[in-house]
Amino acid sequence: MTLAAPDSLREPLRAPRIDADRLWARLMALARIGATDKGGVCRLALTGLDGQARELFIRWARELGCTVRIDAIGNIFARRPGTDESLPAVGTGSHIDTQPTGGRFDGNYGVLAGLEVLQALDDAGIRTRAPLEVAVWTNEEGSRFVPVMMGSGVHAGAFPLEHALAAADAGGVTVRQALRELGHDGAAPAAVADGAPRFGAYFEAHIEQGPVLEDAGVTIGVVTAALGQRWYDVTVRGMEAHAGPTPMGLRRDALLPAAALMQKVREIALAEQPHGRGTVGCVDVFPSSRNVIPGRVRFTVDLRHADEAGLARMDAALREAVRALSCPEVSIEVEQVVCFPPQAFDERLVGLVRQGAEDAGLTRMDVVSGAGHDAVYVARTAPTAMIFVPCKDGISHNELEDARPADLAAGATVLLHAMLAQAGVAD
Ligand code: HGY
Ligand code: MN
Ligand code: MN
Repeated sequence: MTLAAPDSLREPLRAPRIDADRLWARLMALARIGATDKGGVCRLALTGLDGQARELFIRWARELGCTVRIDAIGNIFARRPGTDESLPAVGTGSHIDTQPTGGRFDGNYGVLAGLEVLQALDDAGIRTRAPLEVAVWTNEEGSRFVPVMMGSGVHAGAFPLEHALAAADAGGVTVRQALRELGHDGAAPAAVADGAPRFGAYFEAHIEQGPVLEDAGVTIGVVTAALGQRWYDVTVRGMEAHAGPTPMGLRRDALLPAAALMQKVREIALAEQPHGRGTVGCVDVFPSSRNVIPGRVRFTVDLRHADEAGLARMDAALREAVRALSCPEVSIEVEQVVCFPPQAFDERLVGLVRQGAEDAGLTRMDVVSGAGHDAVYVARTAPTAMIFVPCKDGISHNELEDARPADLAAGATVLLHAMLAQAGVAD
């Protein structure tokens, strides 16, 4: 029979405290992997650089005594045991893959804030009843491989594992091959439906990636929901021809209807304010020679809205515009490649985030996320909430992305409070 140590001998439970410098140091160490000359990060999903970043995370997690699990789509889970291992884990995390001209904080912050919470609990000698897990979700950005939010999407059953593994980049390399190259083609089931453990609750900390918090002078964004998204690949086909001998009236110029459609994307979004968003991010003109009439134009469309009916209206307006611009000389194909509805977060967990900000004496406001996050898919499998902190000038998906150490630590403090409230402190 083991006697409990008398109170005087037991390490007193100190209030856990986020170490802002330690969090910042880890962020800067991670940012060195794929660092760009302009101070950003280019670390595309499942490249060698992403592999190095994954291994660094795994090393840090193991140094904290975590066990590490990698699932079949490469999601990484670092687990800190609870005193009651029968309870579902309280999860946190985000992604460490970046945009080609990405920043040091998008995704990386949520992963390292999670590690910082674990280390703060260690420093304070606190055990939680429920286990805690920090997740690194594969390919959140959707920049190298589509669909976006791939690892969390497979976890939640938004699309099958096979569909994700077969996704190929512009060079024809598949996710399956890239995972194998990194040795991160894990054995653990990836989808909850296939037996992957479901979180008891999930909190994700993230920079806001917009100007609202900074503009309001508020530190904590209590995220109540995220916009729904629809992504399309549009291909307009005409006929390449010589720019000189071909009269204007006898051309099959693919660029003309493409340009009109791109303008229409902006009009469709402006008609759906305040939450409607429409973006053409990639344009590829073929053969892209100054004295050849374009024979083919490919471009992407990203539509977003706060409600499903609004998204449906935007989709219908896009397809109507395609119909109106179609003509015998030029064909227009639209393929929808991503579709997920707006996602409300769990009211009770959102309340824990609010309470965490209050307990920490931090200013807060409710916000809706314009960006998609892994939490959007995880919310389909477990109660989920998000915590936003400001980023400089609201700039993100840009190498200039920046954030203040104090704000990042504040968000991690709220994360700590919310996770502790959910996981329970063991006696
Ligand atoms: O596109 C998004 O909203 C996210 O950054 N992947
Ligand atoms: Mn992100
Ligand atoms: Mn992003």
